[in-house]
Amino acid sequence: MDIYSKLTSKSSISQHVTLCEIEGLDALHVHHPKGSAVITLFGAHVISFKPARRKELIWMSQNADLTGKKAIRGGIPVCWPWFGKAASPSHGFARTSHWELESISDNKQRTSLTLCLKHCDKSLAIWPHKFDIRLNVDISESLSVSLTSTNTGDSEWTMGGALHTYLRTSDVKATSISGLGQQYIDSTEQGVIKPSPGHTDINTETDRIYTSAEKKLHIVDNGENRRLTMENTGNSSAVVWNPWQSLSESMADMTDEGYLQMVCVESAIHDTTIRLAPGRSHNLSTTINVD
Ligand code: TA6
Repeated sequence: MDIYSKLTSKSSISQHVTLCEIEGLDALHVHHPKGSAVITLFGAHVISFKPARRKELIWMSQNADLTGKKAIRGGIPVCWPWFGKAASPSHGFARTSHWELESISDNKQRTSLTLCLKHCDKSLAIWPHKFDIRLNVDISESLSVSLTSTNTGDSEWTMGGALHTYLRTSDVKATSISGLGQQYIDSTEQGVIKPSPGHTDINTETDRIYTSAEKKLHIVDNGENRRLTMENTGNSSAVVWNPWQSLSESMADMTDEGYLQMVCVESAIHDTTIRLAPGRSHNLSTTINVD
């Protein structure tokens, strides 16, 4: 999907940031000399990142729903305050909430944006805790996304989540991922724990939670001769997901062939293990570089 051709400009809000609309959603278009990005306020969702003179790194489904009525398929969904089906809705409510733009800083090296989401009556009805979460997105020749969660209430709570990055690849069958550690939970087989050689190719439905992944992962797209490095912090696992053919065919917001050009590599807290006392914060981040 060429995100940039779908943007309608509304107003310039800083040297390198324009407020735009994409199919009815408000979005921030970052056009820094070192890289471009688009982030929707719905979900604080990065839907594109292109380093200057390089191809798009982020995958978006051709059939993604951009009406703000359901989670966006593709980009970097912010899954919070839990991962997957630990509770309902799946992957939490942050990815389907409206975030506020808090600040922008532009300089020669980068543009940084901070978006913010706080508890409200609607969130308290789903999850009865007071919070403040901030997503900092840094755009230069690399992309850095950092989620800081703060307990603003007066009792401890527990959280999980993920930066559920959909990476674009020229051919998933020619893509391999390394740095994954020695074992994984296989979500396609009722959570059976399996040994891993530390790397994987993707040639079938894949839904794996790697529980001893390294901080740095390498994603090699042999079809395009491109290597990405993803550096994750604050996570308890790295999740690798590709729905493959039959699951894609069953999903309204995927095209039948869409799975061939994507793989999700996620900085995750799959096990809801971060305990935050009042006033305490936790940071979960992902930085992506093209070598
Ligand atoms: O991160 C992997 C996963 O939890 C898979 O199990 C798969 O369901 C995927 O995320 C997408 O979830 P979603 O709720 O966006 O359809």
